[in-house]
Amino acid sequence: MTESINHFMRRIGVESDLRSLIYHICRAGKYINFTLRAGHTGYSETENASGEEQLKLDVQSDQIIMKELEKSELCALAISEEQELPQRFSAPRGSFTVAFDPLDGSSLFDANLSIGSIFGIWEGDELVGQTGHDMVGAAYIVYGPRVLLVISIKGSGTHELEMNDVGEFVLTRENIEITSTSKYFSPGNLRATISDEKYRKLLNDWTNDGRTLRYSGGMVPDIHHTISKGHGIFMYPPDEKHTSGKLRLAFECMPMGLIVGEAGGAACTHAGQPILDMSVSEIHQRCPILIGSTDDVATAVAAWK
Ligand code: P6P
Repeated sequence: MTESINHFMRRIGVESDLRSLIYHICRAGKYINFTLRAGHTGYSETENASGEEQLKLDVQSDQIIMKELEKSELCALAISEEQELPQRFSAPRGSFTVAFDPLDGSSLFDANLSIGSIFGIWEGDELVGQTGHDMVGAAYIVYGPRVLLVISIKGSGTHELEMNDVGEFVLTRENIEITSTSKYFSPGNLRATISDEKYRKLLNDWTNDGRTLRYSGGMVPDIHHTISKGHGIFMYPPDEKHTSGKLRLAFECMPMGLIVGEAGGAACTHAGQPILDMSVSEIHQRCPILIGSTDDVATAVAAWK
């Protein structure tokens, strides 16, 4: 007997407002998945807040999520990687802030590679000043051969659900655990090894130790590899061009930090600062990230000392 997401969230004690908000996030995932399979590729001749060209799919996914968050009447503040400014909604039923990357790695989709949506959820109607520890929940949806939702509720673990053939998510894995070390590594931003000899040495050492490379160029599937296998480390350190790294703190690193942390993993900058200890000072700010098996993250931090 498969268990629906709503039944599962009731069983683990998720309060009704948050359950309802997550239900709307799941509906957005269903509609995004339908849009992806409809084949709307190509560029939209617009740019996002970071000056990156937007695909039609980026704009459509952003619109789908914004619409569901507004319809929930629970989201007071919605902040998208694809929009410069936050959107404020009337939220008579409750008050949450949702920061999201609607379609991370979207440029990989026309190569038929997996991509994903990432969500961080806070209480209240402000994001600036909030820390990663202030999140009440986080989730990602990976659109691949299977469409999977991985969700963490603060203090209640990390769980995986699969979208069935009618677009509903049903539980597949409960209380996922990440072991302390791995035989895999997922090194992003390899261009940094040109000038960063510490990164270069770490990757050489791990390669010489016989580690297996697992890297697709999409943060969501690459971190899902760690979640799926129960061990691994994803890295995106800074370089001379991206001095704060490339990935965004609020939309990508904090939500992934909660998800991996609730599974017993770790997430920090290459300098060793825990991602969840950080607070948001600017909604589009970026940060370097090392995330995954605790001992591997510690080894990577030590390599940069
Ligand atoms: P690079 C995708 O564009 C993304 O935001 C993440 O999903 C991914 O981990 C990273 O950028 C890849 O960056 O510099 O290798 O293209």
